[in-house]
Amino acid sequence: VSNLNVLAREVAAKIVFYGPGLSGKTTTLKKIYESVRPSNRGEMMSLATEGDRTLFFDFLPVKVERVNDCAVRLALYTVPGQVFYNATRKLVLQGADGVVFVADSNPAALEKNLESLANLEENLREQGIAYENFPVVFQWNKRDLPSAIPVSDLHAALNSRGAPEVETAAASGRGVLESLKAITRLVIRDLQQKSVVPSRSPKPTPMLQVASGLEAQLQAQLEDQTAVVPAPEGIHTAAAAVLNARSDRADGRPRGVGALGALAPTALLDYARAADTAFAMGDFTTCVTASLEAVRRALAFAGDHPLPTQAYLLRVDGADLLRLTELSNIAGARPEDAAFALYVAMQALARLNATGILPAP
Ligand SMILES: Nc1nc2c(ncn2[C@@H]2O[C@H](COP(=O)(O)OP(=O)(O)O)[C@@H](O)[C@H]2O)c(=O)[nH]1
Ligand SMILES: [Mg+2]
Repeated sequence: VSNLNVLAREVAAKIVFYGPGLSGKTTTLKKIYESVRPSNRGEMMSLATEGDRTLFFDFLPVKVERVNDCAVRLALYTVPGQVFYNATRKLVLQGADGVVFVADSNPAALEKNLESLANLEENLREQGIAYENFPVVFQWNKRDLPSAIPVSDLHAALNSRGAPEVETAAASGRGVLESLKAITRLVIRDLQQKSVVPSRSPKPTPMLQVASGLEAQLQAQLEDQTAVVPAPEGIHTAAAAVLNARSDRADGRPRGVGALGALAPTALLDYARAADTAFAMGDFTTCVTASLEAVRRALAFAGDHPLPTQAYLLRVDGADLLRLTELSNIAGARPEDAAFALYVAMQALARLNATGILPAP
């Protein structure tokens, strides 16, 4: 569990790739995945895709070695572009530290680009965030199209605020890492201004820096010695038990060790996958149930504590957990209920993943 280093000088940030449907958000994440050293990234998870359309979202954890003396953990998300998935977009946008707006250079897509940007502004405003001051990078995608709109036109139509711009052809991978670097720089600078991340420190003081976004909260929790819950030995214990159980077996699969059997990462991931599949097949009730099971198992990794304490350790929002539990008790879940359930499960897995205790599937 070397990743569970609360003494590390580390910052975690959530970055959301926003933009209209088919502008190239999923492609961008895939190319980032392919370009980043395997040791510096987790697995990309694409939740509920139908054909090449993202119905829910994609997720990719990436680690950047050093930015201003800090190791940076990024949680990258895409949103579904289709107009009717606004509820999902709002969820994914929650707690974001920065946005890459992926615009489609196809002339026919200009109107959709404008609509999507207006939608971003509105969804940010609803969360009490002023778009004008929020870290945004514009990614002009599909620059390989012969008919691509001139960049100056995209700039005039979409970027009156003068945010950084990067030209990309995501399908070939061109520019995607520049885009990621640009938003990372912007987010770090923003967090420094908010004094969440200090400027370079003269001595390597062991300390943990946190951002407001995903994953950060868990690490903040682990760091907080004054917390009402004990330090998370339970995490070490559970992880160690699972790892020991693993090495005990010739086939490498975790052995059933009483209650820990339920903690086996395979079981956890099976539920996550089942939730994903159920969503794709339109079985929203099963999706909710499977998501709740995945969350319960994720929480169990936080040690031998009552459910609320586990939720607190992994910073799973109590209200979210309550709503998810309620949803699992009613028949006939709606698509937005299932989307919500998947989101809560993914957050829990992401936080678990950030602790470094989630063994590879
Ligand atoms: N020509 C071209 N096509 C692209 C580019 N990036 C993505 N696409 C294509 O656009 C379509 C939609 O891409 P996708 O990443 O799924 O869009 P999303 O809805 O924003 O996630 C796919 O067929 C991609 O292959 C690009 O830079 N150039
Ligand atoms: Mg997509």
